[in-house]
Parts: sequence; C-alpha cells; structure tokens
Amino acid sequence: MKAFLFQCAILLCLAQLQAIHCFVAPRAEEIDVSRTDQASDLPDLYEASVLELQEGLDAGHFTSVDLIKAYFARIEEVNLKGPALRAIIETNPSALKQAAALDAERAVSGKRSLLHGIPVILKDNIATVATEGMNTTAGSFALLGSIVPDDAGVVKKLREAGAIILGKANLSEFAEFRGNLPSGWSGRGGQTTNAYFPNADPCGSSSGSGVSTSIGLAAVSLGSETDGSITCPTSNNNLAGVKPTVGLTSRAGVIPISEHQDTVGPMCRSISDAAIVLSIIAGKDPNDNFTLAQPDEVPDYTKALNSQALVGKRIGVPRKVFLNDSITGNDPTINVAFEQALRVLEELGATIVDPADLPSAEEIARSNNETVVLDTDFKIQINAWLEDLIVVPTGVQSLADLIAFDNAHPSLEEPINFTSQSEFIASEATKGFTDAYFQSLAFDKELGSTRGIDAALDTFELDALVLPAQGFTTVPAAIAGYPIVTVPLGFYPNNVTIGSAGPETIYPAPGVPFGLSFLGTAFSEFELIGFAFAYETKTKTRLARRAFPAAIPKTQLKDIVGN
Ligand SMILES: *[C@@H]1O[C@H](CO)[C@@H](O)[C@H](O)[C@H]1NC(C)=O
Ligand SMILES: *[C@@H]1O[C@H](CO)[C@@H](O)[C@H](O)[C@H]1NC(C)=O
Ligand SMILES: *[C@@H]1O[C@H](CO)[C@@H](O)[C@H](O)[C@H]1NC(C)=O
Ligand SMILES: *[C@@H]1O[C@H](CO)[C@@H](O)[C@H](O)[C@H]1NC(C)=O
Ligand SMILES: *[C@@H]1O[C@H](CO)[C@@H](O)[C@H](O)[C@H]1NC(C)=O
Ligand SMILES: *[C@@H]1O[C@H](CO)[C@@H](O)[C@H](O)[C@H]1NC(C)=O
Ligand SMILES: CC(=O)N[C@H]1CO[C@H](CO)[C@@H](O)[C@@H]1O
Repeated sequence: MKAFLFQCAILLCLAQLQAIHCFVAPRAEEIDVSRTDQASDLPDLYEASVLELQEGLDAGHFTSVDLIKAYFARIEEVNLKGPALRAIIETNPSALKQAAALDAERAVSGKRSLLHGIPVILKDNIATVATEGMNTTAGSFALLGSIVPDDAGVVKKLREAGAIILGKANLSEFAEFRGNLPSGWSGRGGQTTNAYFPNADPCGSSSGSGVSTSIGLAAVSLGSETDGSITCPTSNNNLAGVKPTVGLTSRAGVIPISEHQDTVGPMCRSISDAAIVLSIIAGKDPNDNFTLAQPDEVPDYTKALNSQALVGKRIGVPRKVFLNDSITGNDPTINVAFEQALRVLEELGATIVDPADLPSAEEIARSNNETVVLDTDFKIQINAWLEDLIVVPTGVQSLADLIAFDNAHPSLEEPINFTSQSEFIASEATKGFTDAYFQSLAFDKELGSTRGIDAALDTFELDALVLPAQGFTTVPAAIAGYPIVTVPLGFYPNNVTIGSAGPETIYPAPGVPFGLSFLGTAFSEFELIGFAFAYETKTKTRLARRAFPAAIPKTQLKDIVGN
C-alpha cells in the first residue's frame, strides 16, 4: 500500500489506481500577491524570463559570469542549508569558465541564440561529458564516477546554441523505475522537497528540475517523461512544461526506461521560456532514430505565442475515467479550479466540447500493457546503457548487477522504510521481445491513439483535449507517445488537510500548486503551446503565490555585479 500513497509515483499506477486515496476537501485560497520590489533595473532572478536575461546581457547590465555566480549563490542558500530542498545534485565546475568564453564571444560577434549564456539545469539522467566535471547517474551511487561516451543529443544542441549547463538536478532515482521510492528521492541526492510548503511532495521524477526552476536556481531546466515525470513536477511546482511527442527531442545519452515512451522536455517559469528551449532542443539526431520520423522543419515554437490562439478552437473534456475522482484520486480543489478554467477557455474564444470521451478510457484504466512494455524495454535498454559506458568504478555491468549493488549498499540506496526494488526485479524477470510484448506494444498504440486520443480528436472534431495535470491524465499520452503542455492552474488553500506522500514528504499541503494540461496528437506541440500561452496570459496564475519565505533565495544580481 505504501507506494500508492506517494502522490505522483505516476509510473505504472495503472492497475493500482483504485487504491489512491482521496484527500479531504479544502476550500478558499488565500492569494499572496506581494512581490519583492526591485530597486534596480536588474531582473529578479526568482521570476526572470529568458528574454529579460538576454536584454540585460545584451545591454551589458550584467554578464553570464555574473549570472552563474548569482545562481550558484542561490543554490548554496537553499539546497543543503535553510529549507534543504535538495533540488540540485551537482553544480558544473566548468560553468564559470564557459560563461567567460561566451561573454567574450557575445562582445565580439553577438549572441548565437536566445539561450546564449543562459544557465540551464539538467535532470541527472541526461549525459554530460565527464571532462567537464559532472557525473551522470540517475541519482544512483551505482553510477557514481562512470564515464559516459558523449554528451546527450539535447545537450549538444544546447551547447551549440550557447547555453551553459549550470548543474544536474536531483530526481526520483532511475526516473522512478526502481520501485517503492518516494517521489524526488535518490541515493545520491536524498529527498527533494517542494518550495511552496516545507517538506511537501515535489512530484517526480523530474523533481529537482521542477523545484530548482520554481524559485530561480537556474533560468530554465530540462526534465524527462516516460509517464508523468515532466507533467507532474511541472504541476506541483507552479511551472510551464512541455512533454514532447516521443521522437521530437533526442533521447541519445539519456539514461533510459523505454524508447517507446521516454522523451526530454523543458520545465520553465513561463510557456514563452519553454517555447524558446523546445525550439532549440527539438530536431533530428542520427543517434536516436525515433527522431528521424519527425517533420523535416523544426518549428519556431515562439511563433505559437499568440494570446488569441484559442479563438474558434474546439477543446474537448474527456471526463470518463480522467475526471472520475474515485479513479484519479484528485482533490475537489483541483476539480473546482478545473471547471473554472473551462469557463476561462470559453472566454478566450474556445468552444468547450464536454464530454469528449476517449473510447478506450475504461480499458486504459484496466490495462497492464504499459507495464509489460516498460519492464521489457528497461532491461534491454539499461543493459545497453551500462555496456556503452567507458568506465564504471562500481563494476556494475547489468540490471542484475544494479539490483545486487543496491542490496549490498542499503545505507546508500535505501530510503527510510524501503520495502523492495520491485520494478527492477520485475524488469529483470522479463524474457526479451516475446509475442506478449509485441501484443502489448500494439495494444498501447491502439488504446492511446487509434481508440484513444486520436479517436476523440476525430470524433468530436477537436483541436486539443484539456484536463487537470494531476490524476490519470498522463497515461494515454504516455502509451501513445503524444505531447502534453502544462501550465499553472491553482494552489491548495491554506487550510487544506495535510496528507502523507512518503516517509519524509506530505501532500496535499497549503499553497502547493497544481497545473492544467493540454493534450493533442503527435507533433501538435505548436498548437498546444499556443493554447497554453493564451490561458497563461489571461490567468497569470504562477504569479498569484510564491514559495514559503525560507525557500526564496535572497541573492540577486545586484549582490554580484561589480563585486
Ligand atoms: C477552509 O476555509 C474555508 C473558508 O475560510 C472554509 O469554508 C472551509 O470549511 C475550511 N476547510 C477546512 C478543511 O477546514
Ligand atoms: C562525480 O562525483 C564525484 C563525487 O562527488 C566527484 O569526485 C567527481 O569529480 C564527479 N565528477 C565526475 C566526472 O566523476
Ligand atoms: C532504430 O534502429 C534500431 C537498430 O539500431 C532498430 O532496431 C529499430 O527498429 C529502429 N527504430 C526506428 C523507429 O527506426
Ligand atoms: C467512477 O469510477 C468508479 C470506479 O471505477 C466507477 O464505479 C464509477 O461508476 C465511475 N463513475 C462514473 C460517473 O463513471
Ligand atoms: C492490453 O489491452 C487489451 C485491450 O484493452 C486488453 O484486452 C488486454 O488484457 C491488455 N493486456 C494486459 C497485459 O493488460
Ligand atoms: C516506518 O514504518 C514504521 C512501521 O510501519 C512506522 O511506524 C514509521 O512511522 C515509519 N517511519 C516513517 C518515517 O514513515
Ligand atoms: C550541489 C549540492 O548541494 N549537492 C549535494 C546534493 O546532496 C548530496 C547529499 O547530501 C551532497 O553530497 C551534495 O553536495
């Protein structure tokens, strides 16, 4: 039972969904609209957008070296000290040197892109070359000191664009695929916690990416999603996030769960920032052949940022299963906010088609096909990952070795009240590409797309579907490989009844955010970003509430510039 109490253990809660608890009703919310005053014209790093940072860099108000120093100081204030959010596992020892070079280049030849000199946090399952000084471990001591063959495909694109990797974010270890781990816990990083209430669940598995971006420990971050791992921490941390279509962004050099579902995407404080990052990391990569199926031209997603994007659009509400509280476990607060959001979408010119059910909804809720596919894929792909490593100081060479390593090092690799690494063990027991595997893969495509998302879009002539980010929302998109774009929807009220999420975390809790998700067919990111932008621009929900005071870093550019 314990695992099911983890609010967003997300992966594979399919059969167990009935067991998720409904939380006690909250009501009114108190909105704190006070913002810190900025005496100078330097942007407040808590909220600063990529465009504001570029403006300041271009105008010479500060440099990328200043930015790195400021973000490092902010990490230092809250990561292990103070509220000890444990959002960051490692910082980049080469970042200052890289920033100086990029500052010099900007002075001579201008910026390469909107990410030139901008600090980016990466989830610790995204590879960076060891010579730069950081590990790539998915949070596990088993991979500490391992040498990856190359930068991840998305990291190559970030570096070409002039971005600076500021550090690696904590995560649910192995992207939540070990079994029975609390959201946001890893052996190396410990328990990440939410910045909106002490010890609240940050959700996973891209927990550190979410928390660090939510309070400005970096400009932007990348997470990865197999089922829910960008969407849920985006939701819990008051962010805008894009879970791209599988094959829009390269997974080369990303510690895998499944090539059929894994995808890398931006987690940012605004959909505008997310559009900037996605435009840079999207595109074909010869090292990930799924990316070769995408349209030839990578869209400029910033062109989708149109506040009129919802005018004349048909947006469907797939109520069956996905808005059934006894299946989603969603708190009534979320439902109330969601119904209000539907009215806002109407005000923005959309026609709400309600209900617009997925024909496969109930079958998806019963299906175990996703588990069959992920368990089988993980063993094959993690073994290939381990084989490709140049050096592995722990000697771990296979999934079986990983299981043995964890068993041999309980003090490093077992959180409080750990029960078993059930997912690893189930995966190790799979027998490769069996007939049952191919059947499950075909069923997933059918349930997620042909009798799922695409069926609803076609039947009701929709431009997109909309749902609360929390609940069962991510599953059809996960098994179809389809995109989800999420923006802030609301916050739990101050008097919400606090629940338990894990041995060290609570959920729900006062002021913890939740999001609104737009879903569509393959490669519909451009449209979904437009819809999310229109909603975000109208509601500005992110700005309605801030993190708890101790979790708000005090260092600002004014403390760095000129000192
Ligand atoms: C929370 O506060 C609201 C309004 O102040 C009230 O109506 C509601 O009953 C309270 N809820 C709980 C769980 O105490
Ligand atoms: C990895 O982490 C270890 C321990 O924190 C550190 O000594 C090492 O420099 C890091 N970087 C690499 C590339 O191993
Ligand atoms: C990608 O390449 C592998 C072999 O390297 C092959 O097995 C697989 O079918 C290819 N997948 C796609 C989507 O082309
Ligand atoms: C909600 O789900 C429960 C449990 O599966 C089911 O018994 C109930 O009929 C569903 N409610 C609706 C309105 O579909
Ligand atoms: C896969 O989905 C199909 C269609 O709903 C279902 O009949 C089958 O039982 C599912 N298989 C598993 C392993 O859950
Ligand atoms: C660990 O489990 C025991 C027994 O179920 C329980 O009494 C204890 O409160 C748990 N500790 C934490 C920190 O959850
Ligand atoms: C950057 C940073 O603060 N990293 C820390 C993450 O947590 C581990 C475990 O407590 C520390 O060893 C790291 O220094």
